[in-house]
Amino acid sequence: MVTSRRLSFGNLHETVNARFTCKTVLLGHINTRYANMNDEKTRRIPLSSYREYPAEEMIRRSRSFFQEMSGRRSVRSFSDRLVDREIIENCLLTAGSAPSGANQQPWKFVVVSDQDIKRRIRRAAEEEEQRFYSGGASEEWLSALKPLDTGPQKPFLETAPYLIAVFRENYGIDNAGRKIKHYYVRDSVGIAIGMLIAAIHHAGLVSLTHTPSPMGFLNRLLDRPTNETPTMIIVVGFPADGSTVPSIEKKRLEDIAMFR
Ligand code: IYR
Repeated sequence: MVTSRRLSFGNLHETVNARFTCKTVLLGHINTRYANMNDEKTRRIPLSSYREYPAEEMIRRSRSFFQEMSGRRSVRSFSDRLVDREIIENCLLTAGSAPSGANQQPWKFVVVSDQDIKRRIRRAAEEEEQRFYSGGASEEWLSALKPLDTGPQKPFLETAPYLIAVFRENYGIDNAGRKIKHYYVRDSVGIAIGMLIAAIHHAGLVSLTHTPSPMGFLNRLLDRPTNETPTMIIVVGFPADGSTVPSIEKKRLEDIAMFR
């Protein structure tokens, strides 16, 4: 039965059109717009975005997507050439379309193009990296990184037109200031970042997943609250002229997948 009711929780009032069951009434706290959508049974709509292709075309499409994605490389030298902001916005919309635990979408993307903020991020990241490369990291870790030819200098943080700092929301906060539990936060943010990287590549740009550690300085520099933890910086732009990448290989299908 569809009913319209006025619910009142402390100072939060909301008129909802919902299908109430006993269970949802008992559980019926209103958290965020997203949790709210999930508290009551959400309205269902036809899966109109799905399109089935003929079998041969599916094989062609899957092969060609693999070919496109296997051309993606992490790039460490960026051109300062500007990138149209609309491309970044579309890539972020793709990332934001990722599946997430209870549809809580526990991610925040801070897009930095301001030269002064980039400079400050570079300075703070290089301080951490200096510590990492000169004693902070284990010999084992440094030797795993050796083939990638990384080091404490991060000029790309200033050169690239966009830095996207990705934060995970460990918990949400409702209008009354109460904590809302989030589920599968790291997993969800990892999926969104993967989709973001794919979208950037598909658009014709290059990226680098950069992980200064620790990176708490990003909360301070980017003015983010304590329920958000920085996960990664995605550096985005065009490759510098004459860019090179390490000659490394991906594992073979037999080495990464088992069919039973
Ligand atoms: N954060 C350091 C080290 C580093 C770590 C991993 I794991 C990499 O795949 C690459 C680099 C840096 O950015 O140099």
